[in-house]
Amino acid sequence: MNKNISIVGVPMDLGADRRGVDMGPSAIRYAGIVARLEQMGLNIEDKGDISVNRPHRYMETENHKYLDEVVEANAQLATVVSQIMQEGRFPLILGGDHSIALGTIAGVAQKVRDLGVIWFDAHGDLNTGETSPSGNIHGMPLAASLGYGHERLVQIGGYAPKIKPENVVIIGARSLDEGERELIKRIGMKVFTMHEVDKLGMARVMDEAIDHVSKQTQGVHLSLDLDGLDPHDAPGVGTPVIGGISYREGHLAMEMLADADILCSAEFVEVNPILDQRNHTAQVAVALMSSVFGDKLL
Ligand code: Z70
Ligand code: MN
Ligand code: MN
Ligand code: MN
Repeated sequence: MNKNISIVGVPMDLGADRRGVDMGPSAIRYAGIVARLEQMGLNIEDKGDISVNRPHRYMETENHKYLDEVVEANAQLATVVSQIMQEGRFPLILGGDHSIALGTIAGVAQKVRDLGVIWFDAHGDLNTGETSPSGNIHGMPLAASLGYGHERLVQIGGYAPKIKPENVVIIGARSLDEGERELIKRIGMKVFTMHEVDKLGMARVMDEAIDHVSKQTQGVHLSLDLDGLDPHDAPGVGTPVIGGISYREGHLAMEMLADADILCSAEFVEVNPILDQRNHTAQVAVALMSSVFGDKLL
């Protein structure tokens, strides 16, 4: 496990419908992420935040809200993330809405050719401009990273595609749009919906997921949307969907990832302090991060 971690915040909410998720990085820092990881003996560098342009009016391009701003911030993020990887450090990215996965993955995959991805989410984030019911880009980053969607999203970082469908798993899905289901079937992607989590249990899901994403890859990126958790445990998210992963299942998943020692990068996204209860969801994010970096109960 890489003990040298570089934190980057991305105060982005233009990819989502509900304002406030741009304050996620502040909330996670306030919940004590740096001190918590330093207590574990890790070397932490906080690189501060990417600057995200505030548009002065609503903008939409072919069913993509705020396409220019999202592309620009993610291009910056890709550069910063690939520099961190180049220095041999582990990028830990704090969102922000899930559109920031575009830049994170663009930066990581530049350095790790065959990259695995574990996508924890209630949603698939596999829409394109053609299939999106909302025009929100945070519903599109996994599709674009696979090479599907608007050319400007697909080409962030200057190359495409970033990842192959056989090296990706989604865990926790329970709200998939019609176009997303079709794409999953067409490309044969592995998805552990809540049906599989309930039926197999999180331990077996993680065993299978880890095996799946690490077989033909040199490193694995964890993209964790807090709305993958049940809204009872993570109320501060823009799009809560009942019937999600419990706090305990989330911790088990993170601990199994730490034991497997396969991660090269991670992002924790969609923490919305405006919708939260006394910063509870940011605290949950910090707790999950400590587990994924190897904090043990005993
Ligand atoms: C829906 C869409 C989404 C996160 C909501 C929702 C997407 N599939 N992603 N919250 N994190 O509008 O594309
Ligand atoms: Mn998401
Ligand atoms: Mn989601
Ligand atoms: Mn609770």
